[in-house]
Amino acid sequence: MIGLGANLGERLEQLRAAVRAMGRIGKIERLSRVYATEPVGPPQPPFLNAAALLVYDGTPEDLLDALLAIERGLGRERREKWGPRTIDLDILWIDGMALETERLVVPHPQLTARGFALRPLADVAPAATDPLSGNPYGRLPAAADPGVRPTTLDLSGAS
Ligand code: A4P
Ligand code: MG
Repeated sequence: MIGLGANLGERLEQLRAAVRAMGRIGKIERLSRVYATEPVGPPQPPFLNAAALLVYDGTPEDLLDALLAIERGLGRERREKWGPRTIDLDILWIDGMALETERLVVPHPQLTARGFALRPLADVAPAATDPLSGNPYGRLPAAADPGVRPTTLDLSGAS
């Protein structure tokens, strides 16, 4: 499950471009709604967030590299941690898998605290559970964050 976020420039178009690019590295099985979300972290413009269920035929580290390449291709520049970005692609969750390497932690370490990730994830995989505890993500308090609002925007026109 890939989490998408953008809060600079043409946000919806960037999410759509990322979806198109992910369709070239794997198969996108489902897309969430697009959410308008209040920024978490330093003061910055509001985000659009979404999630995509991607079937990818490779290792998680290969997937991370492919996502970083897509971010670069879409003009992402890394500056401050948690700062504004044209596109952010995070590996939120991989069904049944938990791993921790120097470069990659899955499920995403902040997932359970972040409504802007949990709500889109629940659209795409309502029954998703934490691979270690078995707890369903949809019932976490952060999934009810009032700063995360569904929009009528959609990611299609994407493929
Ligand atoms: N990395 C480790 N685990 C993962 C993973 N599961 N998925 C490493 C992706 N990357 C992972 O990421 C830094 C490094 O994390 C990667 O190179 C990889 O080796 P980054 O995207 O360059 O750093 P960042 O995004 O600036 O920092 P961080 O801590 O990843 O921030 P987040 O978690 O991406 O959060 N508010 C709203 N409303 N919506 C948002 O989308 N996003 C952020 C950024 C802050 N506030 C937000 C939102
Ligand atoms: Mg990131």
